Amino acid sequence: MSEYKPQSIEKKWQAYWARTKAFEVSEDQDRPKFYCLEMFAYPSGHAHVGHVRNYMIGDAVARMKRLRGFNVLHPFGWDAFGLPAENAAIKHGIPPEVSTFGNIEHMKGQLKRLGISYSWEREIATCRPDYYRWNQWLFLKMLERDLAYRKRSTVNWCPSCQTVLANEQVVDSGCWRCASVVESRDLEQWFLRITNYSEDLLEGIERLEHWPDKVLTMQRNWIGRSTGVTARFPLLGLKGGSDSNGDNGIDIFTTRIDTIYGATFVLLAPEHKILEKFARESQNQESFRAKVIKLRSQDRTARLTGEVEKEGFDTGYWAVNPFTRKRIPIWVANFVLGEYGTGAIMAVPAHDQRDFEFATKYGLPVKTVIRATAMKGSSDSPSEAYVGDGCLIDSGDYSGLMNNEAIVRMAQAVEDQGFGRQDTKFRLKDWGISRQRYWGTPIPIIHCEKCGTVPVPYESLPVELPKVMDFSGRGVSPLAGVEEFINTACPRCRGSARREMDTMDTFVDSSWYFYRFCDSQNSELPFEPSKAAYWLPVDFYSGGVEHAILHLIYSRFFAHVFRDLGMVEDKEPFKRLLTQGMVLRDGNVMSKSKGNVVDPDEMVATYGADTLRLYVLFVAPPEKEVEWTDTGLDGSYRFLNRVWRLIDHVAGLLHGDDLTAVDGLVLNSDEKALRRKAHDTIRRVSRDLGVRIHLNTAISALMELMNELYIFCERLGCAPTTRRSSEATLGHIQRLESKAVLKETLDAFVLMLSPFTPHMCEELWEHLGYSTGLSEASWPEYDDGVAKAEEIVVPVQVNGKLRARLTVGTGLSEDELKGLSLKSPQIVSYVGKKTIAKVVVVPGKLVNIVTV
Ligand code: ANZ
Ligand code: ZN
Repeated sequence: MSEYKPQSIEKKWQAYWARTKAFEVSEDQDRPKFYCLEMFAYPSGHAHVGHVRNYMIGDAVARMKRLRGFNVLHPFGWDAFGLPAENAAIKHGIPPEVSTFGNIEHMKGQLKRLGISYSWEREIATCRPDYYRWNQWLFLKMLERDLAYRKRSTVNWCPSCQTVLANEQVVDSGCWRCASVVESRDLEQWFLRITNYSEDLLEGIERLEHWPDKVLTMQRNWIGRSTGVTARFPLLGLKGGSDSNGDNGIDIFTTRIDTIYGATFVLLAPEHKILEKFARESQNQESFRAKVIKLRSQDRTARLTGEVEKEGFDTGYWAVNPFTRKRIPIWVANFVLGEYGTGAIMAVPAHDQRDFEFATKYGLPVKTVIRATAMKGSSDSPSEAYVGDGCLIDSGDYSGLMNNEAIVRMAQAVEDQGFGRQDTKFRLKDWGISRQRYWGTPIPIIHCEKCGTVPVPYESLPVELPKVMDFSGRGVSPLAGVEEFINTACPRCRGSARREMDTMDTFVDSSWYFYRFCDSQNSELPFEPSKAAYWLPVDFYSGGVEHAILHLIYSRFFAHVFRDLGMVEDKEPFKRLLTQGMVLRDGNVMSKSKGNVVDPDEMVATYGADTLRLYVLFVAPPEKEVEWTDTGLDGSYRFLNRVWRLIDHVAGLLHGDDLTAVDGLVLNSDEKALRRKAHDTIRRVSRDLGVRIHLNTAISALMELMNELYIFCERLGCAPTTRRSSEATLGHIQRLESKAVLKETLDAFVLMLSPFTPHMCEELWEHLGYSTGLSEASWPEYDDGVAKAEEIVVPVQVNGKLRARLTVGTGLSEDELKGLSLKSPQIVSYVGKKTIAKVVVVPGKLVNIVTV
């Protein structure tokens, strides 16, 4: 009998997989394909157990699908651009490419030591020019289609570092490095017109049947479709009268036109364009502008979520409520957002809580126009907004109508009277991709004084990131200081020109990498359409729920663009999505900043990769959190040792006979019971892995089967247990039928366990007499007839100790079970002359005999 030595077994099989290119695939029209993908990794340095859980989940799925005959694409790569590498360069002077490639090497080693079955030939690193040139290519294609454009937009600016800050670099409204209060600056920036697809992206959600509901809801809210009315409130008091550009009124967007009689003031977002005009005309331009800037520079997310204290000021201008014909003041408020709707609202404090708080704070009038049918008495001084349905009051001809009917009629009236229209608005905004950073894809644009904004010609791609850098972290953009990069010739007039110095948001890189994996070496195109057509959609995609919105919306957007370019057929790239749960330790999410990480390499060194994989996949369903316990691995390690001892030993007893024809044999009841258990387990595991991806219940089914195998072998006297069987009785198995059933069961067991613990299973597969490796094997089939439990095994205890196992028909009554137990020879010998106090029977499960 040999000992289980995970370290040497694991090295052996990892080398074998690499040598035989076991996981490299190509398109094969004769086989069903399966594209299994885990979100690629940011090369942060060292992967911890929290990171690698996801790869283990994907690997179990990929390996299972391979056994089931699918042509499985399971690639991996590196989301290698990004801020942390650049911050490290600023802080420690290590160039981003040095730290990034170092991290990639290390993490790749970690994944290989875990035995994740990736097709490494397709590996991608987004920071390589052969990848990011296709970002540039796609950008140019989008530019041609007017899907990319430039406009002025606000960025965070640190006045002391003299640099633009990413949103993640703003901590509590201060700079991450020096804590100076962050200011806003307007810069020309590039945008991708994702809003062209708002409706499509929303509609597509309906077809994503195999995505978690919570993700779909988040996406729906992010796209945020609202139907309402855009109405114009004429402007009073603007000097110079009306001009034809629409400045003679303020457009507001409302979903509650039924409340318009209660609109007692107008609120503008601090970003609203008309404010510049107001400022110019104001007595004190400086102070007017200062007030606007103050509101604008408040923390954007707090403004978005409305968490910030409501604040604003009176512009001194007046508008006319088009329904009441009364003049109402125009104010600016921080909670009105420039980028949503029209950037202006009619405030109805009686029926909108935010407006109510604002009116209360500044003493603006509150006028009730909707009354709940049940509500009685005066509503002159409400203590909060009434936001429910009800009956219109004080609303001219509409008084007395129910508000849901009034909404329809008043929207129509707005259109009929020509001061507005029914309108649909989306929360989704165009995607600003300009980043004033170094470690990203250069935007392929040249600015020429004569020719303006000129795209870099396709044949000049890639625009490579220059190597030499001064990482002082100062300036509008780190590339601005690299003269030999910035200074170039205009592709049109050949005159001297300057390159765009911004780089792309790294979300661009991750929005299409799953296509690149289909054809990652292509130097003519981002990918060959026929290859993407074969592999896409991704059949199983797993990753963190933190990507539920941005990454998954951007990827869906890019899929639409590639479809418009005629390069892909499907608009939806991901068929099934799993958001894996976090790994916790001491109640906290495992993370470097919390200092509670576990390095998988340490676990591999102590227990082996298989034990770690089994533990992580067994303790919880993939989408649930896992609480890491340092002793948790011991249990998995013991189980694998048990598996090893039994199969390693029994396999040796099975050689020499032809054991393939189990079906024709006449089995005794023990053999029948084991075979039934085996087939039932195949049925359960196939279902748990195939349909529901319930990895943990599949593993527990396999653990049960292992118990049955031990019991069976103990009865045959061939179990490798040290206590009860002497070396002599371990020697051989008499009945050919027993051997045949054992062989069938062990084969199935090893195959089914192999997605979880592939190294050990490859080794045991070899012990079972197969020389071709698991990649040549296929998933076991079950026979429904055999799997049906006509008979069950009921344990019988005497005083709580297991003394016998009865194989009985299903559906026996309590009395029948009791009778059979008391008659069974083993039990008779245990009970002997003792008096029986009582017999507890749990039908179908257990009998316990208590003696005095
Ligand atoms: C008047 C009103 C009365 C409103 C009432 C609500 C309740 P959703 O559903 O999210 O689209 N709004 C419009 N544009 C805004 C902006 N740029 N910033 C902040 N708020 C804005 O919400 C639409 C409602 O949000 C609109 O309807 C408007 O307030 C506000 F009893 O108009 B409502
Ligand atoms: Zn030019």
